[in-house]
Amino acid sequence: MSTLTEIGEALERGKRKQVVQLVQQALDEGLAPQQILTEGLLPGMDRVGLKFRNNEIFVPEVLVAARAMSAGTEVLKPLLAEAGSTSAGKAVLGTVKGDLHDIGKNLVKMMLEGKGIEVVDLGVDVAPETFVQAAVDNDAKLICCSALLTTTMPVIGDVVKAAEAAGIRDKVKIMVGGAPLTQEFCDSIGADCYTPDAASAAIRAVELLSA
Ligand code: B1M
Repeated sequence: MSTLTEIGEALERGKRKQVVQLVQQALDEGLAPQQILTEGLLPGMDRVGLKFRNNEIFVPEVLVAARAMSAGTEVLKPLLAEAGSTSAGKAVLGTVKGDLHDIGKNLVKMMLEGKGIEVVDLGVDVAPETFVQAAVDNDAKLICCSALLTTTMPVIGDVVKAAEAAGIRDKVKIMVGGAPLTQEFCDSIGADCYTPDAASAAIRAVELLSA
């Protein structure tokens, strides 16, 4: 069995220490950090999601797998995020109100920092007004919202409205992402940019900040 397959299987079983050890082993074997993420950790997490949806496993098992995923990405973090010394601009980032999923958000943070963007991480369960106030306080030109639930994705529309109400809509770009989101949804709420994954989020963030 390849190390990448082993990583996915250990993650599925929630074996945090084993995931960390296997990620390190894969690096020692010369595999690229991005490949370890996309071909080892993420497929494991996808299978966890599938089992969860099929009621084969429940929240506690998903949480344990999520912790193993976070531990694995921590090993990759310094390698994925080799930030430049000059700032490419500032962004505020968070998972929207009512939503506690933060693994994808944390990956987005890592990738943005890897492009030299300063990221103010607001965490999870972030209210629309908090995104806007943080952008004002930090003079950030980019607001990044993550949502993983169909029930919380509409909150991103409230972030757009809150930016309008605060009179800063023409000064900030609003970027959105998360598994249930689509380009159509992004357009429908008047946000500026949707990307399906963290790597393309970082590329578009640089473009938006330099526009
Ligand atoms: Co939750 N959960 N969960 N969960 N969970 C999902 C999302 C779900 C699809 C599972 C399923 O049914 N198959 C389902 C949502 C269904 C729906 O809305 N249609 C679901 C549910 C129902 C729930 C609860 C309601 C369960 C319950 O309590 N009954 C509950 C809600 C809690 C809450 O938030 N209020 C809940 C709880 C949890 C845990 C706490 C147990 C845990 C989260 C732990 C944590 O995040 N610290 C958890 C997990 C782990 C998942 C799954 C299994 C994995 C999510 C994940 O981390 N994926 C998920 C199933 C799945 O997605 N396969 C599921 C890996 C991550 C890297 O991907 O976050 O999509 P993702 O990020 C991607 C892209 O989306 C993108 O980049 C990343 C990769 O490059 N991206 C952006 C993300 N944000 C972006 C922002 C951008 C750009 C790109 O720009 C700003």
